[in-house]
Amino acid sequence: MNRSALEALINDSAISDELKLIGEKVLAGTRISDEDALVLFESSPLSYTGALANYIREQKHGLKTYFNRNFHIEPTNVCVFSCAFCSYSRLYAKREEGWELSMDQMMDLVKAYDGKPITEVHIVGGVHPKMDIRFFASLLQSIKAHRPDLHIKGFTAVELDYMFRKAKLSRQEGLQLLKDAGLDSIPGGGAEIFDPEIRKQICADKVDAAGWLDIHATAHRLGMHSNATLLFGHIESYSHRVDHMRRLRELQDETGGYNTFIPLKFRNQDNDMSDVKESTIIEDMKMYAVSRIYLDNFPHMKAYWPMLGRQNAQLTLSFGVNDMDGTIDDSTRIYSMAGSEEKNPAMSTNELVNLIRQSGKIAVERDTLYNEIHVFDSPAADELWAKN
Ligand code: V47
Ligand code: SF4
Repeated sequence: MNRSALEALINDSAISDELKLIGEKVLAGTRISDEDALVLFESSPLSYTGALANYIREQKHGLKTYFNRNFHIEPTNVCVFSCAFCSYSRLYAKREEGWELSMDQMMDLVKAYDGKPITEVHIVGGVHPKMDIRFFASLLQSIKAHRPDLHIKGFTAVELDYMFRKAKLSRQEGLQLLKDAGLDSIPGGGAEIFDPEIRKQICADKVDAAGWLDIHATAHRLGMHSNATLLFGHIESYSHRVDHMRRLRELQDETGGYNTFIPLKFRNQDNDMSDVKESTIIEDMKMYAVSRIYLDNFPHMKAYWPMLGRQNAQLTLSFGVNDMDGTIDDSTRIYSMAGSEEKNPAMSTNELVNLIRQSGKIAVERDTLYNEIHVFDSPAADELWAKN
């Protein structure tokens, strides 16, 4: 949407004065307040919020929509924690029901991509007391020895917090050790909702908000980038979401270390919160749009398609999102076990590019740090590139 079209929309007589003021802030490139974000959540038509978010998206990235070629390693689903929303973990006490990959099994997964143009491995899993920091440091070293150019994005702040405490290392020491072993950046998981009352009800026993934020701040200070997530659409209120995003926006003002914000839609299958209804698509699009408007200092917004499903992820591209995560393969189970549409999440590069094109955007292959690898703007060259 161009500036004059947005101006016309803001001045439409159907738009309330309160919403007009927010629209004017967006046009002026001024930060919106917490109260503004609440107004958008509570009383803005989705078409208006979507137009504001899309305007910001186009100011930042034009029509470009990024993705990367990645695969996941999930070392274990055995976990000492018991988050009520988690469909994936098996308690340590019942570990025979779960899986635990050996070093060799994980290296076989890496080697299966030899000769393929993958740029990132995402390592994330349960918190297993026997898989300690030395074990993971040696995994990182082996991956780097085998494929030095592969970017390793690994371990949520929840996994890191447990690893460091167990090894009696400070957060800085622990992160430095993993960085030296080959860790390049930190994924956004484990943030859930920062508010302590909600956290007590959905994930009482894992790292709290201050610890999660401190691990990310420490990583940023060591020169590592990270992502941030927010688990939405369960028992939280709009003001809990705004509180969560405020803490992220403040930290980003200080460090500038975040790449991407990823709203994660709560899925309710086979977990202790199955009685909580899932949010509607309208609510999902609202979440993407409001966060794009509020988090003005986050360069990128990602829709994680294995969780949302392909078509809904495609829709988010008109509500502020400019990143579709990766091609991924079917090794990620955290969402398929929670009831997402994607039972075996895998998309070829061609499929992903077509999905992006169908929504009128330009697909761009990126690396983890958003350096552009290929812009898909010429069908003949693109087909060759996608195949290589
Ligand atoms: O922290 C667990 C979420 C997260 C459910 O940084 C659930 O690039 C919905 O953070 N319904 C882990 N969500 C995954 C994650 C992630 C994924 C993709 C990319 C990146 C990145 C990060 O999955 C957990 C939790 O918030 N989760 N169970 C569920 N039932
Ligand atoms: Fe463990 Fe993560 Fe599941 Fe919580 S969400 S139980 S920390 S695997």
